[in-house]
Amino acid sequence: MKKPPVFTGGEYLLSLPQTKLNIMLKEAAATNHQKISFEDLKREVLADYRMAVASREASLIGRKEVLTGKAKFGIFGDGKELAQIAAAKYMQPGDIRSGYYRDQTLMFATGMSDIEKFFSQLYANPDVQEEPSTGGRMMNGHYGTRWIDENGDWKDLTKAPQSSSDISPTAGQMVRALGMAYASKLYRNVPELKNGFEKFTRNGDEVIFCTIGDASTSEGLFWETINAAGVLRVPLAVFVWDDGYGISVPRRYQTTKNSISQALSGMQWDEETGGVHIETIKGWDYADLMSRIQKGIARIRETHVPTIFHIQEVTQPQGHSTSGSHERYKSKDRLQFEKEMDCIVKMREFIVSNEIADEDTLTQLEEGAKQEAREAKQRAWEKFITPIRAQVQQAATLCNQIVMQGHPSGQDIAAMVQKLTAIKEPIRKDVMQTLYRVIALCRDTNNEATRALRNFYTALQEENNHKFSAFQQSESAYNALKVQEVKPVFTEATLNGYEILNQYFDQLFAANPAVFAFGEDVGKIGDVNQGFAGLQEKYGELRISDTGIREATIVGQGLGMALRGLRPIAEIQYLDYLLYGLQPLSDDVATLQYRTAGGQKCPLIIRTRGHRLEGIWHSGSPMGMILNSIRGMYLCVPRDMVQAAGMYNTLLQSDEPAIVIECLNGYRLKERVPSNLSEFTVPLGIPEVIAEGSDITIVSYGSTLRVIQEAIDNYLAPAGISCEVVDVRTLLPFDLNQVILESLKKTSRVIFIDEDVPGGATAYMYQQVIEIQGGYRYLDATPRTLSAKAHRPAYATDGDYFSKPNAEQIADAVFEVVSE
Ligand SMILES: Cc1ncc(C[n+]2csc(CCOP(=O)(O)OP(=O)(O)O)c2C)c(N)n1
Repeated sequence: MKKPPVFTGGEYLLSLPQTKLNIMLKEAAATNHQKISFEDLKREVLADYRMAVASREASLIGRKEVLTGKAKFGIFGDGKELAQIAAAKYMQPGDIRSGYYRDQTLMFATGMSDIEKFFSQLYANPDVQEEPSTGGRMMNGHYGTRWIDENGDWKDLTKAPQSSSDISPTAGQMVRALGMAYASKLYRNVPELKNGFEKFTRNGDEVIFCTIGDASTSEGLFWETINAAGVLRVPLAVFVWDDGYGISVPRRYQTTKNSISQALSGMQWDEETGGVHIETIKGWDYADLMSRIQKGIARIRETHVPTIFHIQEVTQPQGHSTSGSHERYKSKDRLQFEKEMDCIVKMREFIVSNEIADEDTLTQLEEGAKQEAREAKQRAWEKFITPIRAQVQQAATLCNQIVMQGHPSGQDIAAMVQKLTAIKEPIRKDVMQTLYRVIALCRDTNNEATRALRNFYTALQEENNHKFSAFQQSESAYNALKVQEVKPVFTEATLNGYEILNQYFDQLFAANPAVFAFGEDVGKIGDVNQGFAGLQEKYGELRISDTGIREATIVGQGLGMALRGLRPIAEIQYLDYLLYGLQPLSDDVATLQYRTAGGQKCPLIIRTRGHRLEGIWHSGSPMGMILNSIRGMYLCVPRDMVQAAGMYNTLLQSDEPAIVIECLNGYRLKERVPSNLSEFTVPLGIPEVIAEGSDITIVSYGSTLRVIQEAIDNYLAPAGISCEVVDVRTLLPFDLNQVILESLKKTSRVIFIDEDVPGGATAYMYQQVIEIQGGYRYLDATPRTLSAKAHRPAYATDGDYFSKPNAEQIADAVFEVVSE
């Protein structure tokens, strides 16, 4: 028998005709530095083809599952298979994906997911064993691997390729990708990180694989990320899957020059000025994809220079999603083009023309791949439906027992049971609604059967509550509320607020190598209020660094670092500018633990400063906006810098994300310095009564507390009104031990004061105390709120005086409540 040829990148290869396959073979042989037989290579090509076909079949079946009602919505990666198989091939253990809903093939080909799990997600299986990406919480196509164990500890992320957790807002994955790539840079270049971070890195070799659709590159986050990646020089590979449309809107309405690579061309790398590499590759060209992506990724790994892979002529055989058909907006020509240039069709032609396999072999292989997809789907369905069927069964049995005991509504109950058991594809809601209806009919019956039914209902409620609502916060020992309180030990010495923070950060950076601070003007001058003054010189440019003016990617930078085991303090220069960074905080950071059902965490600290100073964009206090958009994070509103330091200490001992808003007008106020500055902790969710009194409880936080004190000193105390002042300290969580309620019991009157708009955070505090704590029971007067005006605060001292609650207004409001 003729022996198959063995390649070493040598003579034999050079003698072959220059077909693409041969070029590819040469490259594979040369770069692997090992002998590859032609048979091996054929096997690999065919395995890739099989993977593409199986993944395509999963897309086709997936759409059917939605159209027949077994799943609610479907969005698939058909048309993108080959490019993703190529990308997957060069993704190494420790590399991380930050992508979007088209990436199923990348997930399958890297082993980060499989077709069965894909269908489990399509059915919304809430069991994380079956649907590890999100535990049924996100719609299909939203991927992620599990990074922390059941104790909340990091797993070793270097053992396999990883995926960060997807979000639906298009381009949202970009800013996180930047941060994760930046972490590689830090791991490679910061000496303090050389030991102790082995679960996250091998010398910063990890490349971040970021994927995005062509239309989503229109988002500002895309441009901000690419610019920052070029500036920071981080190992980021951005793959643009260019299928020409964003749902129905064609590329010419999306992108200047109708081409993202052309639009980006000014950023093209050169040795002198830097930049990013830009590659254009056709999404159907197997050989080119393999060789160019291989070289590109190797270059990123070595040089840390980012690369944009513009993958062109990609198709979308089934249209955007199950919500519509693409015949509505694609021309006949385009539809024809998509058929002809379908990457699987093209790969098949490639295989046949290069005599890698014949028609029969391919047909057989295709049938096997499709069968595999069908079987995986069936297994996923069984695993999804079996526990629900068991609930239906048990509900029916318990209800029937009530019927058998001769309940007066027996007939109705029997009919309900019949209706439930007749549902072909029941869901948990069907079970719970039926149980509730039967329980309602049995309201006046209390026997063993009705008790059993109620118990079953309660148990299911608990189970469902856990399945659908757990992990809003960390459920591990690292939850910030579990941090032990250590009280500050105050000395007689006083310092300006900013000097206290400066001392604090100095101690922190000396003690904890994982902590990094960065933001606008944070590096060289040590932030606009000198909290980090002199510390860059001491700890180096990477520990404390300046960034461009780019709040969204400052948040993303921190998020990505926190995902990779670091403890970033990302600074937003002024609270008013948090809005630019709020999207990643709200959509990504705040939802991470929840949307991964406890599979990932990002202990990011956002440091910012706000409330009073001067003018519209330097004295905002949009607390209602923030607290309603970041549930899942902590929101700390320290009244002074010692409190702020204690909160940083608490947060750094936990694994949860938070925003800390320092008082902009507090940096030059004198404070007493604690001797245990780097050890004491401020417990989150525990207000502090900062002045005791008996006539009224004044609830507030931050800078407003000083205005309240002014009102007390000048008007209220002289009038004999005894005020109890409560500093809530954190808005999220809010007064966990009901300190405010205890105060109300004493004073029977309450006013909530802050600098937000009317109905903002004061309305939130009001609801917490009056409704949730049941404060209304102890009141002798109408509970009040006092906030700033609805407009943004006007400039200068008069502007401040007439826009925000002032001492006279506060005194007036308190007089009114007290005299009611
Ligand atoms: C911020 C945001 N805006 C709008 C949407 C709705 N939406 C979902 S997908 C999509 C089109 C994305 O097109 P493209 O980036 O080209 O990716 P493709 O789906 O074609 O792969 C839109 C507008 C969204 N998810 N997020």
